[in-house]
Amino acid sequence: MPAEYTPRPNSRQWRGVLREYADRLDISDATPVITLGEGGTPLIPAAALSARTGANVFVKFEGMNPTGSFKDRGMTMAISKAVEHGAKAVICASTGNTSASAAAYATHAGIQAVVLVPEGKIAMGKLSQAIAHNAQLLQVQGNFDDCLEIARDLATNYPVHLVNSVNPDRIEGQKTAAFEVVEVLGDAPDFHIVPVGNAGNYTAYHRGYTEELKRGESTKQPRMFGFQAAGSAPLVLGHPVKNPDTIASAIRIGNPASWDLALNARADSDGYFGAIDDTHILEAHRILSAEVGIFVEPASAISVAGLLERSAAGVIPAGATVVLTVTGHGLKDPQWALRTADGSDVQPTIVPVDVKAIAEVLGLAAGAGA
Ligand code: AN7
Repeated sequence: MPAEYTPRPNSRQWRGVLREYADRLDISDATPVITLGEGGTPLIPAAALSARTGANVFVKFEGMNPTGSFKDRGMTMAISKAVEHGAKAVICASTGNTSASAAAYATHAGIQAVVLVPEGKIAMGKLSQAIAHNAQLLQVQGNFDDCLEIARDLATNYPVHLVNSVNPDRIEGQKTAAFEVVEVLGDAPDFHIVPVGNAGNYTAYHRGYTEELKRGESTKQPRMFGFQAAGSAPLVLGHPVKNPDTIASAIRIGNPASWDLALNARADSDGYFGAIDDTHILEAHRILSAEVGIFVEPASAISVAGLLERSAAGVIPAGATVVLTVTGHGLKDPQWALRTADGSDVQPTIVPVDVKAIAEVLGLAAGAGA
């Protein structure tokens, strides 16, 4: 068990979502707090996106969590509860981020993580994280949906605790992101846009906003807009996709685990599911990194692409407040920034060790320094 931790009263260090929101989560004094300091992520005004759309756009940058994705919010909860119930090993299927998070939180708690990932289909940064954190990692010769089916089966029939988002503790922890948005804005936004894979996060934000409305902290239920990759869009099509395909490997999911919950959340919030092709995902990825200064993995950029698409469709009124969640850090899967739109590699210019030559390449005219 981690050492007992008593934050000093004046410390400004964020204490992780279980401590910050203890009164609003399904935990008790008996629940150990397994935390790496997740949550408290920045909500960043995105002037470039506001200018493009006429809306008032903010980006919730979930790549700022300890393992670089939003999964840590649900994982602190799931691992804490697993330890409370005496689990010695946890298991998950993953497109990468869940495995990185499960591995980190399990090892922090002193228990074993087992992770099942689709062979050759997860970003290198995420594979590296799971191995770094001492998970037992198996590459399954199938896709994510196969991995999840096996993980559920193993957890039912063997002494290993499931920490995928079919475990309700995960969504419970993830809802805290909505609390943070309401705290910062002073109300819920008009629209909230998220990438969708298993639709756990979509469901979690809706729950968080619903609770804020009930508590009287906000005055409205945001319209929940979720986006899937065009080659992997079961919720848009209305049926599972057998061989999902997209460069956004995090959301290459054909049979979302939270399907029914997500449909309820869509109905309750006057929400929407849309599909975005890979070209537009990469365009949005570039806009976010080059114009706003936020580097995300491709799956996360679909929130930006979704905003631009819905804005072009005339659905987002001028002046509306829009929050985009970007779910994972760009450093997990950095190769996409190094490609040009035509698919060739970016080649940084090579220069000699020579001031004049470099000034010439930069197009700087000789004169006084600034
Ligand atoms: C960056 O790690 O499913 O709709 O196994 O990594 O709640 O599934 C990841 C999902 C969005 C979709 N963005 O969230 C996994 C996994 C990123 C992600 C999603 C994921 P859900």
